Amino acid sequence: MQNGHTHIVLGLGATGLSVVRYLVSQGIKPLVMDTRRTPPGASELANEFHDIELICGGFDCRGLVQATQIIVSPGIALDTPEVRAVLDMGIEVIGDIELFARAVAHRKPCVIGITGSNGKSTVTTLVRDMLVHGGKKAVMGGNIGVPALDLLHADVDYYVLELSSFQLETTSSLNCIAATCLNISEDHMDRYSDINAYREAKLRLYQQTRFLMFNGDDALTEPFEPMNQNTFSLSVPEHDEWGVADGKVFHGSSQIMALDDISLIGSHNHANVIAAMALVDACDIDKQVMIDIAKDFKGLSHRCELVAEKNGVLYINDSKATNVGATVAAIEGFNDHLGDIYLIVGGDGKDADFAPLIPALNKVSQVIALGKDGDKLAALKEGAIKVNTMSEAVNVATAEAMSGDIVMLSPACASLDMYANFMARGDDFIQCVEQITDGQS
Ligand code: UMA
Ligand code: ADP
Repeated sequence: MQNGHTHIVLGLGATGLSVVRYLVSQGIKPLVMDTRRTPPGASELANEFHDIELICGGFDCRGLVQATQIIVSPGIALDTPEVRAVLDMGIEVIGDIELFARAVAHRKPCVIGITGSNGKSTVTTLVRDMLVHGGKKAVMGGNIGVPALDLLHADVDYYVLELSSFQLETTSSLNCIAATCLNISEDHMDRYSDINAYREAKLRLYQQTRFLMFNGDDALTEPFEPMNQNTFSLSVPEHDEWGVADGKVFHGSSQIMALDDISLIGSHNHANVIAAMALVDACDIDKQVMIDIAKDFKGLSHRCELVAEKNGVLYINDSKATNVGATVAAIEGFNDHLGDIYLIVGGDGKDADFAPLIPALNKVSQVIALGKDGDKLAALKEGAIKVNTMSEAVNVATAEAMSGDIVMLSPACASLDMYANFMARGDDFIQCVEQITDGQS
């Protein structure tokens, strides 16, 4: 075994590349392995480094057993036989977030950690915006896109990290100043035995923060044992809690703002804004700064985004709804809408139980289903139509919809059976909508 192969990086996507960069900056030359024949980071690795060895098409057990530290990407399950074997041998297996945690361990707590089944990216962005507007140097990353280690070189006061259950499985020493688990509903059931195993992975974050904020309206987000905690919710707040009374946001007894002044639509988004406020409060951000951002923030693309109005029909792109909970929230967000809703669903359901969608589908006039789990979804609603492509889905919906109605893509599934990612799926929807001509029905 060559010098430097004490460290092995498993997976060469965005995370693997960031890990290699970090290790090399520390004078460590790792060996990289990926089960894919052509990992997405292969050409970037070759361009950036001339002497980093890459093994593709599988994990080499002989190399693995000689390592002292293995850094595993979030897309690789710890139950993968080769990973399980090295864990059983007592070899250290960590993720990129744990490396990041160790790199900032000498600093006073400077990380804000955000996990949950839905709303992570929205809250992460709100928190970052509030901190920046409040005069702090804040950057965001993690599951939202830029790997945490790639943020490290920046001169920053706060790192705002979106953390997935996959990332938290391999993280144990993140020293957050504040952290939250926004909500828990079924997701990634192709990787967890049940929702409890998924919840346990998420709530690992609570052991790694000075102050935790859980969702008072979602018992699954409650810590297993009492800690330095508080709650945000859409309920009337007690003591120092963040909540809502008479259509206004309150922190304890102090009134913050009217819910109507929050520009994001839907009660789930109100909860997101309140969670963000509660988190930045731990960083001494002025309340007026929080209010300014809550009034200004229009939302991220591909999340309940109004992309066009054609012939009086509103077209909504909610491609980021990759699980049932997100689609339920999207439909409920239009509770007050008087027209019909045409809902495009389907994709890879990741072994989810779709039954919790059924009550929400009562508010939907027509379900149009596509993708790998399209048949299962079509079975949930009488009269549902199964189609093969996004353009067919948009055309079917457009033919039925009348002025005042909504056509919404909110798939309740991952996109990977048909697209590279949820953005590509949303872009396809937008393109199909753009092709609708005035007067078409
Ligand atoms: N894979 C293999 N063999 C390997 C390594 C990976 O087949 O050897 C597959 C995985 O099963 C997965 C895909 O490759 O399907 C990508 O996995 P990865 O670990 O290489 O992913 P990265 O490119 O490093 O991106 C990861 C996150 N991806 C996952 O957790 C699957 C990105 O979140 C994240 O933005 C990025 O790190 C930076 O932190 C994406 C995601 O889908 C958006 N996350 C899931 C979600 O939000 O539901 C958790
Ligand atoms: P995440 O990063 O957790 O996937 P996003 O903010 O990107 O969260 O939103 C993803 C999807 O979840 C969108 O479809 C959005 O409408 C929905 N969503 C956002 N916030 C919530 C929430 N608090 N509860 C349920 N669904 C939500």
